[in-house]
Amino acid sequence: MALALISAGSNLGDSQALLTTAVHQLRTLGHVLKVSALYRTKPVGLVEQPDFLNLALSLETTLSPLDLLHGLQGIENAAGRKRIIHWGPRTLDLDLIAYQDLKLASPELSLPHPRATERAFVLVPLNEIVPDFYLTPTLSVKAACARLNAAALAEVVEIGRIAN
Ligand code: PH2
Ligand code: MG
Ligand code: MG
Repeated sequence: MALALISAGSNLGDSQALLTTAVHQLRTLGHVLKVSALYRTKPVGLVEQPDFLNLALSLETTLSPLDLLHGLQGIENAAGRKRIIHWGPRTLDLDLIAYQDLKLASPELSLPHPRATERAFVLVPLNEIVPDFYLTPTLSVKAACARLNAAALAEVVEIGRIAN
């Protein structure tokens, strides 16, 4: 069994319903341990797009990292995900943030997610469920979160929870 951390986001369509369905479908890929609250977040990168809803979850799985990635892509596709604009609006984005302490750099998958340690919309939800998980040998989720500045933290607002 491996512990995988997943960041989920949506800013097109009925984002809350899409994320709720996604969490249910993730149960086909392993055992969902914890699901964070739901956060409304300001878009990072391409800023001219709607606000996102984001959450994080932990999953215990027997799938390999690539089989898990393909499973996540299948769920994204089922939500009508179209890959048009890089970093543009999307119905559902399921990013594999970490798989145990595995370090991987392949064209298809980089682990841990290379931008996770900088992004408030990933770290704040993760800090709720796995504060003591080490994203790198020296940086825990809690410590990465503590480095975020106030402006970045202000762009991530808890708005409730998805139904389970
Ligand atoms: N995802 C991106 C780019 N920017 N911004 C927020 N707030 N939330 C996201 O999930 C997000 C983003 C690329 O996947
Ligand atoms: Mg993403
Ligand atoms: Mg993605």
